[in-house]
Amino acid sequence: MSEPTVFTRILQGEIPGEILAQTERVFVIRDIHPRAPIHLLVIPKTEQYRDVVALAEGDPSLLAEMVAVARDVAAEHSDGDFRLVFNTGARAGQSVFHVHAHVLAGGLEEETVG
Ligand code: DGP
Repeated sequence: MSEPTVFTRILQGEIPGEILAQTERVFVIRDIHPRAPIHLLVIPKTEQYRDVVALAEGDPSLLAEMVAVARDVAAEHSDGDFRLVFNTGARAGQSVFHVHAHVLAGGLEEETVG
């Protein structure tokens, strides 16, 4: 068995991290290194999918649930508009191989992607 991921350890209360919202299959925390006024992480409770490609292939309904939770927390914590980012692969900046969506919101109007 490999070690639990940092997100599983937060979910299990082994390391600190406030759970801001959750459903049966998904939970939400603040990113420890915020890169936007609102920067949340939407994470499946299962760590079985390493990235969004594996998740989309393995359980598309769980991916859809993550998007719905992102919508809800963006409305709760900001004005409802948000950017959803899935870093996929180490060379794209992924550091935790337990799929998670970055929800970035608040004052992003001036920024462009790319
Ligand atoms: P990524 O680079 O896409 O794999 O994003 C991983 C994010 O996880 C990164 O932005 C920082 C965040 N992170 C890592 N460790 C912790 C932690 O212990 N607590 C919290 N709240 N966030 C963490």
